[in-house]
Amino acid sequence: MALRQKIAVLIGGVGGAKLALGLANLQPTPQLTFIVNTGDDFWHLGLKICPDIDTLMYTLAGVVDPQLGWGIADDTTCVLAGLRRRYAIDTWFKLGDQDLALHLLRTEAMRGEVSLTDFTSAIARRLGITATILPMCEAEMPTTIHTRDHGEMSFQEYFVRRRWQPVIQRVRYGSRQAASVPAPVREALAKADLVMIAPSNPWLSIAPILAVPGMRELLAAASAPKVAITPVIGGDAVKGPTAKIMRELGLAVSARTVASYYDGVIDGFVDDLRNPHFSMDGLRTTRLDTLMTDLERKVAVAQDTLDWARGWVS
Ligand code: FO1
Repeated sequence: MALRQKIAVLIGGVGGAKLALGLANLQPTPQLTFIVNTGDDFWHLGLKICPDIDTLMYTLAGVVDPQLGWGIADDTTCVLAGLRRRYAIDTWFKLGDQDLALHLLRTEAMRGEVSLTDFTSAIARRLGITATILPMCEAEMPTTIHTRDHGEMSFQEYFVRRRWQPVIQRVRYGSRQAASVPAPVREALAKADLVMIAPSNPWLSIAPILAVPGMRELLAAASAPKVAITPVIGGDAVKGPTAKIMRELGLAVSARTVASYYDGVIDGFVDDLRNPHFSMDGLRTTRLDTLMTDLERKVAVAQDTLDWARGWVS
């Protein structure tokens, strides 16, 4: 493997950002490229919001709200208060004032026809982030949730407004415009020494990335090993709706289900020590402690995964 390892990571959500922080704190630090889910993106109050990109940027910049895992620590909410009190607007999506600053800039950039890729790179640099952060595609590909009792709804309507309580029947990874894999993402996958799939929600955070036309083919063509880390630990998700969604889709809540879901995409799977052992034809597996409770554990999961992958490549 190259001296300064190039790692491309498919990632989304708060769970994914924990691994990202671990990877970014490795010594020596690998050359990191994060390919981020934008299926959660939406327009709200006239602004373009990219929650997974922002969560990752705020986490790597060390400014994320540690309790929530998204938004900026100690942010104020004066604008939301104004909208609520003076104009009786339902402020169900919590946008802090400093967070709003980023949405204003992004919206202006989008109107000026700056690409999301270029805008994100500029902001990441400004925040002092050395890793490369790339949106999965330029076109809008909003994820839509089909629920049993409330029909179809947008991702944030399901996730935030209704607190992921509606029962899911189907998830649709949509495209309003022709979508394709951006050139920097292609390059990162082609040059990577290792491709990782973060322990993000497979159905809500990773599937939208895999749904970008051409993405699966690029992953198949990449010569690097492709390794996913389980989001299921001890028969449950650490946080968020992963286990609930699996049950609603009629799937067993297990790491094996996740590994099967990534069949044809990955050749290695990092399972957790707490899960029952399983094996699948053609899939290398290892069992590690993957719980990322503090920075030390995040770094350990990143390091252990790399050491394992290095071992079976050399
Ligand atoms: N998540 C919530 O549960 N409630 C919110 O009000 C909320 C606001 C929000 C604002 C900006 C941002 O970047 C993220 C925000 N999130 C919020 C998190 C986010 O919507 C979800 O965690 C992801 O989309 C799922 O990965």
